[in-house]
Amino acid sequence: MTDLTNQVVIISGASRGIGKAIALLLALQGATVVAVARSGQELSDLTHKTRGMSIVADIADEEDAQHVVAETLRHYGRLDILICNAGVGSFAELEQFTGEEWDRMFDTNVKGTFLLCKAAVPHFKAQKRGHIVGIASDVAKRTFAHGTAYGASKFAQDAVLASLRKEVRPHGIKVSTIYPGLVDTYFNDTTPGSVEAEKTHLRPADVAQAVRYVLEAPAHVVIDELMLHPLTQEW
Ligand code: NJP
Repeated sequence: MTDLTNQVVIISGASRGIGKAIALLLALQGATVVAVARSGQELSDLTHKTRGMSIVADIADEEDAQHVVAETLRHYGRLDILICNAGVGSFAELEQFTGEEWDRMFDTNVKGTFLLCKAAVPHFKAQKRGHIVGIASDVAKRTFAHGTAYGASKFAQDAVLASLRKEVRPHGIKVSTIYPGLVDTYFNDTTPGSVEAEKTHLRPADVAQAVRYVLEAPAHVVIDELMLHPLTQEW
């Protein structure tokens, strides 16, 4: 089993939802958490609990993504794990989407994942070790009505991670992709905690446990893919 104590982990989209749950769980396991998002106040509140550090950054911006990795290395002198979790989504009939909305999803979900990996991989290659975990979606594996933009972005993010997995495996770097079904978060401007969602959705902590599971795999094991759903969800 891989011990997470003192492992330095960057988590994008840690200000709320799944990313925040991952941050809290990994901090409990003794990891040093670098929490990343655009909302500074939420990150400060989280960092108070995790005792790690936070970096306000837009992962769709290449300078910001490079800064996240450089600042982590400057502050802690090491980086062991990168979790590409930040994502946005909205759902509508194709003709209702604007090009701007399409770009927002692809810039965050696809380009953001690419840019963070691009910033971290040279360091992982140099140390011949590292673990990248991507939070994709079950809709990276299936299509659905009203998902022309979000679904396409998650297929593309999945392809970035799957391709990178093959590229960096010879360097001792692991890439794991998590595919959750519905999760009760602030995603798509929803408010979590409703009685209905408790029956129909995963909790953010469920996804965090899946992340912990893939990270704690022994050094010689890589869990390439892990899919989880609420028992009530057909897919
Ligand atoms: O969503 P939410 P989730 N740069 O809205 C951050 C996937 N997923 O936790 O920047 C940096 O509560 C944002 O922070 P802020 C989904 O596709 C979800 O559910 O301050 N950070 C916040 O911390 C996504 O990849 C469901 O606004 C950026 C976080 O991202 C991941 O799970 C189902 C950013 C989003 O928190 C986490 O989403 C599924 C940027 N440019 C997959 N843009 C589901 N909820 O049902 C956003 O299959 N953030």
